[in-house]
Amino acid sequence: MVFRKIPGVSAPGMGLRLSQKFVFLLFLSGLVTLCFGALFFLPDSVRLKRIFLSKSESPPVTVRSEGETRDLTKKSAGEPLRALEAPAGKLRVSRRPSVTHDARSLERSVGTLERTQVDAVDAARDLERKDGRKGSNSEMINKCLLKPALGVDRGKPTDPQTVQRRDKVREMMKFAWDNYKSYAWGKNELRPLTRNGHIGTMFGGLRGATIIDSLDTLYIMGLTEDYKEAKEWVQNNLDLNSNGEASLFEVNIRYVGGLLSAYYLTGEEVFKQKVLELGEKLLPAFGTPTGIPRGVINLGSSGTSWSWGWASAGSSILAEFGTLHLEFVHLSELSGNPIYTEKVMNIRKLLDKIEKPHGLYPNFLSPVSGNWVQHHVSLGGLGDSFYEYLIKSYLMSDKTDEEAKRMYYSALEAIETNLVQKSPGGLTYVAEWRGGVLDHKMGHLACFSGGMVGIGADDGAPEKRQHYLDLAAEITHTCHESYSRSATKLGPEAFRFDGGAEATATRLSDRYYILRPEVIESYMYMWRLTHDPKYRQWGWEAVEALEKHCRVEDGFSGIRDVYASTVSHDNMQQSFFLSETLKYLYLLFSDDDLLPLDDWVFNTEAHPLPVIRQSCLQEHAGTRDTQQQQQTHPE
Ligand code: DMJ
Repeated sequence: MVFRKIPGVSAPGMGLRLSQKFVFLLFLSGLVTLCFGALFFLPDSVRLKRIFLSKSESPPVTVRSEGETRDLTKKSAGEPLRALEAPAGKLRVSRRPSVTHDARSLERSVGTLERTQVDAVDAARDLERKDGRKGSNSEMINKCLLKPALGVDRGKPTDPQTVQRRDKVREMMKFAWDNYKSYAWGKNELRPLTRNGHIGTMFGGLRGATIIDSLDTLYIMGLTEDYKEAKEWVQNNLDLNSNGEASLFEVNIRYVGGLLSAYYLTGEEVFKQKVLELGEKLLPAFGTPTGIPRGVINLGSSGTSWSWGWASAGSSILAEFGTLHLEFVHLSELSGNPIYTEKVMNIRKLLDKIEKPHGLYPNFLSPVSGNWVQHHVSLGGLGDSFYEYLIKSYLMSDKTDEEAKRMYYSALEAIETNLVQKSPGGLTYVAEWRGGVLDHKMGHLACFSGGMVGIGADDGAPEKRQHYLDLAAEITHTCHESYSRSATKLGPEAFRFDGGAEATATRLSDRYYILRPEVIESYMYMWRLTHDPKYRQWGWEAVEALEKHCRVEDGFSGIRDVYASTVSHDNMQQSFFLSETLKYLYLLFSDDDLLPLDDWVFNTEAHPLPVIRQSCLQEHAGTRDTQQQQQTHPE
């Protein structure tokens, strides 16, 4: 723009009068404001806009009061327990967003998120370059552990009987793995009766769930050749460019968790590369008005997400969006990019702030309004691992995450007050709660809580520590009873404490066992915490029952009725059998120095993640920086 001489005004110093200068300045500032304002109307892709406008982080959290909730409370009948529990083929994924009324704001959030993602990834790479982080995370983290991950002699026990039992578990792993390799290599699970592979719909086109879930188990068991084959498959065949619809929860706990733990245990860069690539693909899931992700996400570039068709009124599931914390904190740690931690902290903040009925966390929450959708509370399916991740977040933070600690102990208090019951026969169980009415049932999934209460006992209020340990032992005992009261000595999917039942299933539909780990998981923790030999004995009973009823010619299979002495197999070797059930059994028969609990926290799929000792890491980073400086500028 050319400035012309204003008529009647002499040139030197523009020779303007004060009032004219004022008008001129006013005009100038108006012009600048106008130009800046116009930036907001440019499309998001215009670079100028990204340069001038500061990035907005996650969409704002809107927490409305209960009264403001829309009528989203019509419960869908007979919802499956959770994604995993829906038998293959029966899982209905609604292809339309279940909530449409806020579509525009959702679109805006996704747009913001995509921009944030691109910028944040660039920023992380810069950071990595600057502080030379690349390739060194596993070494650094390992330096800050108190003990070697695999112990002195890979946790080999001293007494011959335990050695024998542990060897048996290792043989079971080898058998399960070899059959998967022979008949289902590269597929998600093995179908042992029909000798073929299963792909299913849970992982959105990702393959090799059994391989990813088995990496760390093979490694800690010293099945070196098998581990190497698994690693090569990851290197050459794990294709993350899938465009399918996946369960965010399942991909996170199995793929992200499995790759993270393989990386930390082995230091192999390929696992880090893959997990960071996968982590980026999960970020668009958080582009909802509240930042609470929906259950189903598209892993392709669209990054769109849906709620499960069966979840109440487009809601998200507590056990799904509440089971991301451990993995996402590690994604930030590995990438140097805070965005992952920010996403899960946003979830945490919302849950902390929202009003809770009797201090309890219901299982369904609207990702749009941030309100509970119905008041069903459970420590089993739909709720379970949310509580587990609170205490484990605290432990994984080297006991610095005070918020997680506070939330865990107050949730536990509410659970004890409202859900924990004693049966007429003296068994302690955790009932479910439906709007104030108790359902006297406990799911197999809820049996993880023996272990959870156990590992949290020591950090509770001093006067409660023994009480928590006793409670953990009582719950574990009840879960063992659910096994020992069946014909197969394996436990049903759910057992009841009403109508005369005591830890037994009363409905036909609750009688199956799909190789789940939760009861054995609690034995393992209780063994480590108490060294009471009964836990090893109970674990051995489970091994015998698995061998007798679930081992078939070509693998292991779930069974349809734990009360029938002649079993019928479901033809599915679940990947969590290799990841969790066999790993926990192996740890149960190993010395405590194999993956010691003060250094490692197991994610909900039993993938060990190291405790992050921030101050130690910073010290090491400081030492390394000084060394680097000395190398670049020698005196
Ligand atoms: C596993 O995938 C995880 O433990 C999850 O938290 C719950 N269910 C299965 C095993 O039962």
